Amino acid sequence: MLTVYSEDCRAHHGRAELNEGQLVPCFENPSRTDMVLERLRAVDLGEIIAPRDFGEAPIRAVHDDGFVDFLKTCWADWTAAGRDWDAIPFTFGKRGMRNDRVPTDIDGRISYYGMDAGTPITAGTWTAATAAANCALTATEQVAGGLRGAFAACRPPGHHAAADYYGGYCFLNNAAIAAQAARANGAQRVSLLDIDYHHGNGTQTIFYDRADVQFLSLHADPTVEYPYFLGHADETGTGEGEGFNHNFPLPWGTDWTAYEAALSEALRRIRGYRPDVLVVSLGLDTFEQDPISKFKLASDRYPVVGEMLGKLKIPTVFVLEGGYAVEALGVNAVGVLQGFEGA
Ligand code: OKP
Ligand code: ZN
Repeated sequence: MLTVYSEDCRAHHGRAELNEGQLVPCFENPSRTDMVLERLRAVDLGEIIAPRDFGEAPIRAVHDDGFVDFLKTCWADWTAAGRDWDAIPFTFGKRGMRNDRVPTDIDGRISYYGMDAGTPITAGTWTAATAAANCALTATEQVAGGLRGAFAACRPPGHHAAADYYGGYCFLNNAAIAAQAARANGAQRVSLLDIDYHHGNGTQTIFYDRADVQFLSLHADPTVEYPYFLGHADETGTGEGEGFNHNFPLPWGTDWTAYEAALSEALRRIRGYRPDVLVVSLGLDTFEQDPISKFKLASDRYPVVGEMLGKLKIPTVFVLEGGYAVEALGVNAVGVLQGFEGA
């Protein structure tokens, strides 16, 4: 399988995130894609190419202009305030507040556009986030050109980022940008399957009122897990999009038996939709040893996941999302791709 990767994805490296009330080293860091690349090379999965630069248009086709402008200039505005450390929001607009008004001050703007305190913005964030989007776009272009599958080995991840907010280690929604580009490239219907442990709130929100992109997500129940405020089973879409959003919230401790049942049902709904392209938000934090997650999948299940996806026989773009058991991340991610190729 063709992989798309850019060294620029290493440019985002936060020092620390707020986790359980403490500042701890960022779980989402450049060693993640290093491990994936190492494994891709070890098993010789296929060619690894650099992305093409698509410019800002396909990013702005998904994200609001004000938000993109903010991400682009945040670091300059932050350092202009005399700070040379990571930028983290401090307060969040809550119910009944004027949370639709963009403050002018940098601390106000970062609070307006940020979703949590676990996602530092650094000097290289814009560089890495745009490189990741370009990886997803290049993989999409290759699949539109006839490849059966392609893999964007990118970071930072994207699925928590919505049209106008960032968070959950995500800045630009790489998978959503890929799905939108697939539509622009001629796909009539796109299915976007999110198998990251966390609900893809950003992706859901972006496509919630649309019938041309079907969104399906298997994830830990938001009643007990991040992102807490979206991802329940009764979120089925709105307007034209009614019936095209499918959430499969699963309890902490979910093992392969329960996971496979939910995945099979999601795949059944994808078949029924008859998409021209499948985009997979490929998170590997369902792994039993993931340091921030509570599902129980063993490494030998990932090739089976890939095989199930491959049996759909739909041109597929894989976009890397989470997965924080860094030592096993390469084996698990590449396991999915090998299973897909063998199907
Ligand atoms: C990003 B992706 C755990 C803190 C969780 C946010 C998790 C973001 C996950 N105590 N912080 O979906 O893998
Ligand atoms: Zn995740």
